[in-house]
Amino acid sequence: KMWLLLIVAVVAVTNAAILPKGVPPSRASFYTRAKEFQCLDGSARIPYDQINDDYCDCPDGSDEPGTSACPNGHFYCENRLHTPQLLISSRVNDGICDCCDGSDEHEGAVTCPNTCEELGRSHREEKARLQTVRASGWEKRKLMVEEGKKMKEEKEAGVSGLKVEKDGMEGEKNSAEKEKNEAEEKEKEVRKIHDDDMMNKRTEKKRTAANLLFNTIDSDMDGKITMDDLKGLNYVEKKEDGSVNEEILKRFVNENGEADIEHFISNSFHSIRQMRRDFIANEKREKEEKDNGNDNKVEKMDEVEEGVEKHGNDDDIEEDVHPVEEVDEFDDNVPFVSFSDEDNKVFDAARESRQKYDDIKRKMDDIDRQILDAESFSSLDFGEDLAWAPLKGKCSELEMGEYTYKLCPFDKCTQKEKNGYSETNMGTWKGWESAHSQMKYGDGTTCWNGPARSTLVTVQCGDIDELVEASEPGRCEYHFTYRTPAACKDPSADESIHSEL
Ligand code: MAN
Repeated sequence: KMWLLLIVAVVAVTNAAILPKGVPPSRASFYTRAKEFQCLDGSARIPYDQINDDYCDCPDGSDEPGTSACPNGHFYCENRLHTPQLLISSRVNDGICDCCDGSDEHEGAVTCPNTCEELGRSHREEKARLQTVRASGWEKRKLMVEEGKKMKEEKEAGVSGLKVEKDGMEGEKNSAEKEKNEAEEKEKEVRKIHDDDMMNKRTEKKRTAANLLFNTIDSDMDGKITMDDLKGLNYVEKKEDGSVNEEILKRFVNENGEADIEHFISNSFHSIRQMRRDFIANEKREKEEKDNGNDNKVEKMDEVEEGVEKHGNDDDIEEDVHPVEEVDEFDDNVPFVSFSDEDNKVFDAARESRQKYDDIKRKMDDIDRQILDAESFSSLDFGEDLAWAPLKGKCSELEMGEYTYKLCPFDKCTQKEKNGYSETNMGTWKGWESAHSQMKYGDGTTCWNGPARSTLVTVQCGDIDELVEASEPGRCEYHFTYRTPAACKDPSADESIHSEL
């Protein structure tokens, strides 16, 4: 056996020694020493010793793997103890060390130390660390699968239970609604009766006040006010020269120049009453000013104003205008009439039935929300084994620069200024950009003069759920790197890890 191994090793070394510089082992069979070499694209044949003669013969660059003669050639460095590399041939002998084994600078313009062992070691250490993370992530992922399954079962069982519960409430809701409608109907009736009552009282009050004022104007008591009656009033508005303004007075009578009580109520009462009030107020003010002189005028103004309200207390004025208390006290407000105990009982009943109905409605809406939530759960792609399901509602944050970024898988991404309060929506769940390795979030808050914010999330295997990187490669187009056990693969089945190690 030992002999066999030795022979294999010797053959390998001999082969490597005769292989032209820069040829990767995978292409060794095309470069076996012969009379001629055929370009790998089959376009030409050249003598074997023209390989690596620093003159480009093959259009695909395959005759110059070890020089920089062909622009599209490639140089292979073995980098023993580290990872082999394929360089673009312009990097060969350009004075810069590219391969850690220094083989790309073989013309001696620079001397490149071999750093492969050292680099290889840290590379292997990093690989080993990653392998540990992956192994523990994979174990955690198994738990997530279990949890996902449980969540699904619970949601499904929950939905049927919730539907039964909601159906059971339907009848209760209908009767509560009927009760509420009836109680509200009664409430409306009571309010209407009450409002009508108040309006009637007001109309009555107005009629009484109007009648009284009417009688003070209707000098011959024949039930009709004439233009002469109006002209005789000392409080009607006068022109600048002190004469009666007939144009104004004409508005208060009909085309025959008279007004009965109905005409008076509808057309004149308010205006005439106002003229009367203005006149009384004016008289009062003038009298007060005369009595008190000018020095303390301002102070007395308040009392004057108050005095206006206390109608008819002044003898002088009493002589000028007929004091009619009901007229002066009449205002346009609707007098408030308090509700009876019976009325209040109707209102209480309406309030209670409304409350009862609202409570049932709220409960049913809440059930609807839960059903919707459960149904949306089953519509999301959590992977065939549901490993991603436990991540829904589990947000991860990352502080970076002036922002705190947050990812809530299957829901949304947000950004918040460190000292700010409001969150900017960086996109809501749009689905997998690439199944189980890249998530897409979109239709976030619109950027000023730009697109709606969106975020692409690259997921990597990790032994905990964490947001590890956030960037904004385009304005309002973000990128996250997120690690979670859900993204881990079975290490024993992962070929690439094995071959790399
Ligand atoms: C905010 C942030 C940034 C974004 C600008 C665009 O400052 O959302 O990420 O680039 O708005 O105006």
